Amino acid sequence: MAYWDRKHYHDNRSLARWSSFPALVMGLLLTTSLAWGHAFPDHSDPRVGWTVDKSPAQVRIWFDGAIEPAFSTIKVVNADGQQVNKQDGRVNAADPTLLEVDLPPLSPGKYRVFWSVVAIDTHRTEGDYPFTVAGAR
Ligand SMILES: [Cu+2]
Repeated sequence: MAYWDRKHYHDNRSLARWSSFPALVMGLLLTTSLAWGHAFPDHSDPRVGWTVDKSPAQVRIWFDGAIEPAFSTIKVVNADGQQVNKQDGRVNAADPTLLEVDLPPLSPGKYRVFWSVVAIDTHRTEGDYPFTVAGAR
């Protein structure tokens, strides 16, 4: 089953750092950093693709490493693509691997969570995932 729909790229800050190095050295460094860089999601609440009975008060995503609060974002949109969270998301003050955003009461329907984070090594990863709020009809 498809788990996280995610991707990763090196942003300008991390590329600029190595731009004066010979290509071979740069390649070696990037290869090395790929082995331990990047923060990827580990698990979330609501879980990926799940249908929940009640509107969740928050969406929370736990990553496999610490992320930078200043460069990490999360938002939730409805089936029409409209953002439903009223305030910006944040990195949890007590847990630097947890990205979270508060939600108002959600109507039954499909929602999608978009996240973008920068790990402490400046590598950015981003992606999105769906969840559904079940409704009494
Ligand atoms: Cu990277």
